[in-house]
Amino acid sequence: MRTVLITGASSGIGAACAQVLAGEGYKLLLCARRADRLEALRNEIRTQYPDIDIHTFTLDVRDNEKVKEAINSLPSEWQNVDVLINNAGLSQGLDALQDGDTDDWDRMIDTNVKGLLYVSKAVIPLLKESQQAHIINIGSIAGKEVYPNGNVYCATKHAVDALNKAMRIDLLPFGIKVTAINPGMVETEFSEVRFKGDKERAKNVYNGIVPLSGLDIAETISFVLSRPAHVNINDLLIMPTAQATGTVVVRK
Ligand code: NDP
Ligand code: 8X3
Repeated sequence: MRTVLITGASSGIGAACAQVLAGEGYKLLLCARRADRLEALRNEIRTQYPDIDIHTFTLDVRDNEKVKEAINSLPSEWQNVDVLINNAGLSQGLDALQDGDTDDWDRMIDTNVKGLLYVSKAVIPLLKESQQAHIINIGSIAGKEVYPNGNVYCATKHAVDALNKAMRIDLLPFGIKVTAINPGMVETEFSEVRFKGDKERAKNVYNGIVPLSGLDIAETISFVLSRPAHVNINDLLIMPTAQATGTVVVRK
């Protein structure tokens, strides 16, 4: 069975991927910054699937030295990585560019772009050894269009879109599949993080619509991963039915 490494597995889409892929028998390598959340997820998955192999480790994807160290020091039985899900990411603030906080910009660029690059660079040598290697990059509708006040977050996800295309080309000789999954609104901790703990404001984002869930994205990724060897899904845009573009939403 394949081994999947999921970044940002402590919450939302990453945690849902861990749960869905556990159900399919994948071996799980799960990382994020919050050890307690990873531990809770591991216990939850183990309760449901007692035989599952899970290895968790804390990692801040922004720290290149720590990323290299974490991947290089994986226990030998965990070094056969087949699938990498580059999911760790965040938005910080929703302000006009001229009013933006440069620390917010740094956090988004360092996590969503540089973090994805650091992890990919460290894991690609392991993927090259796999016969079923696949990288899934979690982009966004924000990587396909720009919406008011989205500026730097949109720029980071446009970068993910470009890097996904670049990986597809550069990793082609190694037979490594590369797929971008670009969701619209998914109800996770994303908006709470964007609005820095303002739960009320975060909840309002999803008022009057049925947003996507982490499970919707995880099941889509499971489908993408289950395609035969000769099929690669390059790029997938997945939206709530009530959301046509980044900003065109019908609320009831
Ligand atoms: P959550 O906030 O629920 O999850 C984000 C995950 O990323 C957490 O597990 C968090 O873990 C991890 N993370 C954040 N920063 C770091 C870091 N520096 N190092 C390691 N892990 C980190 O949000 P989502 O599940 O929604 O977000 C997952 C991905 O999906 C992101 O890339 C996001 O941009 C993208 N996305 C989300 C959409 C949405 O509407 N929710 C839509 C489109 C894309 P921890 O804090 O423990 O480190
Ligand atoms: C997250 C979705 O619409 O807030 O990437 O940009 S959105």
